[in-house]
Amino acid sequence: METPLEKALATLVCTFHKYSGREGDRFTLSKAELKELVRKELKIKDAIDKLMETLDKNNDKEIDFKEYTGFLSSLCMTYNDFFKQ
Ligand SMILES: [Ca+2]
Ligand SMILES: [Ca+2]
Repeated sequence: METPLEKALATLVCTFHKYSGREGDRFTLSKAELKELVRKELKIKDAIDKLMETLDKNNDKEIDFKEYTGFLSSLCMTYNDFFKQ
């Protein structure tokens, strides 16, 4: 039986691959793939250019899994701050 945390981790990983495999490199998110992911999974529509710029640490115009985890980590921080209020 999966615990809720294990389930959440699987979701985080599967969500990345669900979008990263759509075009170009199967293991990185292009800007279009990132846009789809944040639009469908997080309901974020604006500031994709800025988000891409912030997340793409090595400036190769793709979001690799490590860069994605940085994104998740900052989202977790934001959620945590929200619960502290
Ligand atoms: Ca891709
Ligand atoms: Ca990158």
